[in-house]
Amino acid sequence: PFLLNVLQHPEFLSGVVDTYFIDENPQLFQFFPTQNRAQKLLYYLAEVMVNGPSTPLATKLRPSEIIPTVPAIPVAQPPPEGWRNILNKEGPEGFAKAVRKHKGLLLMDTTFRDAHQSLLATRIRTYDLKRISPYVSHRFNNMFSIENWGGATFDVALRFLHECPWERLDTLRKLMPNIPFQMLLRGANAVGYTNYPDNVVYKFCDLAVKHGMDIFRIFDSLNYTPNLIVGIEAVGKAGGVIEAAMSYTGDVSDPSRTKYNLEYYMNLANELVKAGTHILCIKDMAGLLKPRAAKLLVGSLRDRFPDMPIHVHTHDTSGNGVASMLAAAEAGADVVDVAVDSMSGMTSQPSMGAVVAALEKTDLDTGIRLEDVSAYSAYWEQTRNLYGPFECCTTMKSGNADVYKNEIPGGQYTNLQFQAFSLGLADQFEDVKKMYVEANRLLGDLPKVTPSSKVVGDLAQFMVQNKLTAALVEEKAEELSFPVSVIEYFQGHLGEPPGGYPEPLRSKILKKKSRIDGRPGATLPSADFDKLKKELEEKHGQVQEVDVMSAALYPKVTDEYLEFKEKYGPVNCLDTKLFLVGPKTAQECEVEIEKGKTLSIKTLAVGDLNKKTGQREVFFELNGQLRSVMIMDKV
Ligand code: 3PY
Ligand code: ZN
Repeated sequence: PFLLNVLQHPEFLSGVVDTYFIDENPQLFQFFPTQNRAQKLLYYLAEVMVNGPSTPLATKLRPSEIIPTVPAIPVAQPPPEGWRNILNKEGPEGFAKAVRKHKGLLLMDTTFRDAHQSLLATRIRTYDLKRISPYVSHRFNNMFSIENWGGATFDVALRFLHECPWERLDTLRKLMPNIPFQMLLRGANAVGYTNYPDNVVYKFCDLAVKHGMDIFRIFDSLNYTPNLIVGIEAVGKAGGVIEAAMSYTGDVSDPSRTKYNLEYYMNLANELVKAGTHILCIKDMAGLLKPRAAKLLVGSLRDRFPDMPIHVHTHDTSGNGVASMLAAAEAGADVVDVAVDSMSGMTSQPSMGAVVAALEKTDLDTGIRLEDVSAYSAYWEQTRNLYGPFECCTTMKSGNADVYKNEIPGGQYTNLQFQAFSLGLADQFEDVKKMYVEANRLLGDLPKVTPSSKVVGDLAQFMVQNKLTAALVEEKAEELSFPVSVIEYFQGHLGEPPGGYPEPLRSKILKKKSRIDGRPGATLPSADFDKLKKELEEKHGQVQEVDVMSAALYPKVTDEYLEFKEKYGPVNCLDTKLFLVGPKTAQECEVEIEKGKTLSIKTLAVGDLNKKTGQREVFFELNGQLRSVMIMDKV
């Protein structure tokens, strides 16, 4: 039955009621959303038209006008079987055995995750991933995996794209049932920037597997094995494929670099194998693994662990990426990471087409057809142009082999350059890069990857801004107010760095501040999911289990995401240009809000500013009917 609330009940509105009436009619205070999805979307579009983009745009490049063309696939045919069918049949152990037995080189495609994390500030939306997914499923069925989740995608989806990362996973899973999905898990930091209680990591992995994730690349930013083991056990318990990673830094091919030498990685690999990993990964997040080093490291691991699949990840920052991946493959790697040509190179992964072509008709042939790669690349070339506002190439024109000196990881390299340029301080980037080296040395020479890379980057920027040399930092450490990330690192919030903390710097910075010994998660109180759910429901009405998980990881961001969704509706259904910069006046657009339900929207006009109320009325035609919304002009 339809119950009436205070604004609708005739008796209440007549005013002749006493307080008993309210007690007896609790429905009076239940407000159902009065606006439907279409109206909410009009409100969103009007808001963007009046007040500008809801997601801050980083560059002056506008989204291109061209709607990317999706290459054709055979209609009404299911995609051919792929590695996921083997995984489903054989389980993780059998899958690992089949990978070792496979003759050619296997590829992981990073286009859906790391490539755009490195080149486009992680801004690619599900809308554009979804369109090309059936093609990927049909044409790249022999791909080892598609990396499409984790890393920064979780946070950015909620925070900037106003879409649910779990929905992305569900959507892609339906469209690509045959290829394993792979994600990047930051060990005890899950998909965040800080250590979480163990029960959060366990539940996260469990839900991820339930929503279709297959292979988990697990790393720790300090290669701290107790943290890595939490991830390994959580993924194992959830039934996922465990791919434990060694974050690679230094140069194993340079005998003068003794901290992160071959012995260091062989010992670490041994621990990961002992801990039960199904696959061993070398995670070269900055692109420091030179071809010669790849040959040495992969070759040594191959000899020592003959049954263990080896998967190599790199970034092409120096320009040596393809050469290194070919060297790794020749030395016995089973899988290497590539991004489709138009989303490859520079701080992204090396080019898929280049690796495919280089190995065609050799023993390592990838089995992937170059013409399929080219069609896929054409889609991404056009799609990339929709994301002009986040395009790193506005400042980055080429790779730079100075990465071998500064060791800045791919995503951070783009960010730091961008920050410096947007402040109008192009020269400052050179200073930050130099100071990054000094900061790393001061902190004890760390593997630099999220979140340890942020500690190093924050200290480097702090030193540049305050004109501090390394010697001055050491001398004045007791008086300086260091960035929070630096203090927390020294307190032990990330775990223990290889070789321990540098002294006396740590004691000077911490003074009497508390210290965590050992694994931070071991002393964090467990998250109370029931309580969290209740709190969310009090604010937002009914929520899903995945929303509770998102809130456990990112409380504020999730809260804002849910609020945004209530206010503006399913903005994930808007095409990317509409979503980012809104429509032009007199533009007609079609928005599919669910299968078979399409809205036809025409923008008519933005009204004059009402000086009294500060509002503007924005007029639309929605499915042929006139609609208008009032928007507060904040500009
Ligand atoms: C991430 O943690 O997001 C990374 O890509 C690390 O390389
Ligand atoms: Zn990477």
